[in-house]
Amino acid sequence: MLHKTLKPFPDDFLWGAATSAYQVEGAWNEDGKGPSVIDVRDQYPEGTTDFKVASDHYHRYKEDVALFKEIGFKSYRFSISWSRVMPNGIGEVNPKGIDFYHRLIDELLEAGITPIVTMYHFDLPQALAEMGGWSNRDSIQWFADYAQLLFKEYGHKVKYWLTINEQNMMILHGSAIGTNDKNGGQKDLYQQNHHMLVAQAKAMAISHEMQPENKIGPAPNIALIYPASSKPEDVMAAFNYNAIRNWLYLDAAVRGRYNDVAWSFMEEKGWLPEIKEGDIEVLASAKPDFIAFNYYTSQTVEASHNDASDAVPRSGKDQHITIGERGVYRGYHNPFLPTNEFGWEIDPIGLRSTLREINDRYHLPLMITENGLGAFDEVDAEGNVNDDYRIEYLHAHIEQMQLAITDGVQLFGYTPWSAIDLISTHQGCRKRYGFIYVNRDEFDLKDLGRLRKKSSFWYEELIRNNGLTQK
Ligand code: BGP
Repeated sequence: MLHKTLKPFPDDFLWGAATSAYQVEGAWNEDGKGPSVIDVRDQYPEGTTDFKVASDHYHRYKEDVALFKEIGFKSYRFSISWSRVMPNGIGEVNPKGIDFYHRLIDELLEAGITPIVTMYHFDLPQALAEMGGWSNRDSIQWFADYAQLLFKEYGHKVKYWLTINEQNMMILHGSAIGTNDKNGGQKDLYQQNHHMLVAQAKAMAISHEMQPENKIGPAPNIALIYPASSKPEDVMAAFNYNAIRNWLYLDAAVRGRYNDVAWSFMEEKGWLPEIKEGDIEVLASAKPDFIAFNYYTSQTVEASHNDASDAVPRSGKDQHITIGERGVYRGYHNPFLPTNEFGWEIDPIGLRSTLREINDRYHLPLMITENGLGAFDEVDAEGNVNDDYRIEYLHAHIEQMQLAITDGVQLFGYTPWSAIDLISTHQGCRKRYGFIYVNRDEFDLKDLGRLRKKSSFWYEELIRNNGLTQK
């Protein structure tokens, strides 16, 4: 739909950027922090760093927040490391860990930046993993207790809460992200998923009970699925994957019930989770205040060939590349979309479609909590990082966001990935996303100095204008 006049971004739009604890903080074993599943990983893809120092944000957060302020961020999305505040995930609380996030939040508030906190971003405490992690039904209570601690400590300072980052990617691509190497197969994964859904519902209810003025929502990765063609079988495959990748998670979080097609998929495969008495009521009782979602790319599928080749990824193994399911859908390269250096298709219009679809289904305010371009940025001879490709990527997506707002979508925030360079989930530190460059290499930490990239100056102006200036 073409619009003669575009609606502006709301005055209080939360422009900002995002990070996650284990990818940015470093200080992996300092000040009483317990290990997480990420810290005990003993293998990394060849030539890529571990997460021990990352961007050293734990020690340099003041300098980083000062730069965020300079860019003009209205918000900053970060995650709390569960094992930093509760070294074993349950029981004992680590005062120094608690203190770190108080200091970070205070620094942000003083800088006029609204904190948006993700409660759990891939880094489950290792002590909990040793007790079965999310496969253990007790995980529901572990997360509820952790939620209570976070709200008690920070709930009076933090208004926006995100429960679980990309739960759907942990279930569909956990081994690529490094979160579920020791899982007991697909059935177990859907059991973990069920526990997470119930845990998330409980956390939302606890937040509403403890601090009714605060807002809380889920944070899956949502990407609308296209059919490879108008062939009815391809369209049906797209419905299937939409249900399995997207709506399973949002229907449970928002409508409090399992998506029918996703349920029948799990049933067909023999992967139905065990649901205990009361679980359905807990799911139904949770009412998110908004939906946050991450969007990097759309996905395209064709009809299954109904053989083992359906499950062979078309290019690499990645959380943003579809792995098919025999008899259900098959990944397909969309010939209309360019790809980035890592094989991810770039689809700004797909963001508008995704925003519209989520809005149609759930009628809740929306926030985009990740979106961005990974690239091998370099500092040039003059000492600048001219990441025009990133500006182009972000510009194109923001343009579509404004169109979606004009379509009637209630979008209230945008925190692209990432505020500052950090370690990619599985492709090291040279795959950079930040507005701010961090001077380090995979194995040479250099001085970890900070340098604003060209994109940060562009973003500063955009925030000042509350959107793109019309060409
Ligand atoms: C999302 C994760 C982030 C982030 C991003 C980029 O799936 O929520 O943690 O890392 O993807 O992915 P990558 O680091 O693999 O390039």
